[in-house]
Amino acid sequence: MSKVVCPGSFDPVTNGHLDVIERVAVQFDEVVVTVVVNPNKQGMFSVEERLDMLRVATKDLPNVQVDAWQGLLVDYATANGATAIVKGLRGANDFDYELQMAQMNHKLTGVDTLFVATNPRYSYLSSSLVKEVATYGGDVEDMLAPHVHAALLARIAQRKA
Ligand code: COD
Repeated sequence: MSKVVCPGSFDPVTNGHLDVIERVAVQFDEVVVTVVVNPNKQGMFSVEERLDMLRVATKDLPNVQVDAWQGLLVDYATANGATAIVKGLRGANDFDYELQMAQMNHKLTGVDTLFVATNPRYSYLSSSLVKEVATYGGDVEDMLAPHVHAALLARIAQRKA
């Protein structure tokens, strides 16, 4: 059984993330989408909210589970029997950052990182840009699953109230 971890902040999950998750789910028996908690970073959504959005977004992918973790990702991968970490790559900036982490993670425990090239339809997409554009009233509807889009607009409205 092949099992991999697909980590991220997912604050919130975008269609770019989902495209990667769907493609990874075709390649491996089990995929754990892991919300990595950064205690120093206040997200727009709580970890539970991110997990709920991911659960709904991946409900039709039977080999995908959703989980959260705080700490070293390699420790999570080892404890859960995952043989690799899978990351999406949008461009050179992602590559520079991810290469260093991949090499560090390999040095720590021998776990490998595999990269999936972004779908060109989503290569410009990031959670932070989507949040920024939506906060200023821009249309991000086709960048998010409908329930994620609704949650984002509701959170922005709540913050403005
Ligand atoms: N198309 C393709 N891939 C995408 C897209 C897109 N449009 N958008 C994002 N991605 C990829 C990102 O490149 C990333 O691989 C993944 O999806 C998640 O993205 P985000 O933005 O939700 O999450 P990040 O980049 O904030 O997450 C960083 C991690 C939490 C994964 C990273 O910091 C980590 O592994 N931390 C664990 C703590 C640890 O072990 N630290 C030591 C590292 S050596």
